[in-house]
Amino acid sequence: MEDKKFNIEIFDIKLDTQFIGRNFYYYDELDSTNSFLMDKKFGAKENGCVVLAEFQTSGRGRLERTWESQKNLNLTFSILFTELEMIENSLSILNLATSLVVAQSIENLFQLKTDLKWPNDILIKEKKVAGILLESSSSGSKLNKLIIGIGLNVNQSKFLGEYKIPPTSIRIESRSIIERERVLAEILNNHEAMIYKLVDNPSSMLNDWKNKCSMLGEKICIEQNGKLIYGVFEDIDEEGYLLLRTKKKIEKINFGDVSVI
Ligand code: BT5
Repeated sequence: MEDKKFNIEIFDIKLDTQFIGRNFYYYDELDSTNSFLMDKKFGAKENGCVVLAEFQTSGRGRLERTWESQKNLNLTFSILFTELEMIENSLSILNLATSLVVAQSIENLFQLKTDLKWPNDILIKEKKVAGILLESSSSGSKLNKLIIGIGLNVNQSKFLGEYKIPPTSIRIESRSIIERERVLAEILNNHEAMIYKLVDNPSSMLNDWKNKCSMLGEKICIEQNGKLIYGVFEDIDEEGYLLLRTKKKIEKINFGDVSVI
């Protein structure tokens, strides 16, 4: 049965972290796991706590877009960071690091080749299997929490509706029903390891990320709020910006939707 409820005990046995996922909140339904952790009224403040919802009524993407995911089939979850000293030097590349972790976890478990699309989409055969939404809240200039939301299509076998990039799932690509508990544990285990690694060696993560990005070096178009910018995808800098070579100069791009032309 591909739509059976998430089994917390199975997940717990496979979780091998010190802090990420050690406090685990499971809900049948939420508006959005990111909004839930962002909500000031909510008591969960433990660094590394994870909230998973079987269904989101208002799952969100970037720029007010929506994230659609069928109940009990996929993984829609968020990780909260409240002790920010550890990650403060790598905040700008945490979205890239997270997309790399999700991609590597899929490859390790299922031997499926993944491709990364800047800033944080994970693709398999040019179809989107996962997306990431990073959000933070601050008081004054002080950041007090960071939330990493991940939507990963696991066992969904059909996607209705219109999508700019066609969606896919691990199930579609591997032609088998997937144990979600194993996938979540793998992602969280690898995510924690990545956080420790980033402190000492951010450039190794960036190199791994670039090696998985087939758009690098290609002629691309970036859409920013309806404006189109054309150029060559030259590089990713150490802060995670996309460096675009246009006719006049190298532009640093901090957001937008990239497509190959
Ligand atoms: C993202 O935004 O890809 C970030 C998605 C993050 C979702 C997670 S789920 C847990 C947490 N709680 C939340 O409320 N959100 C996070 P973006 O790059 O803006 O892409 C959004 C676009 O992806 C939409 O406009 C659709 O075209 C497409 N899309 C929506 N659902 C999809 C799905 N299940 N699979 C593939 N594409 C999808």
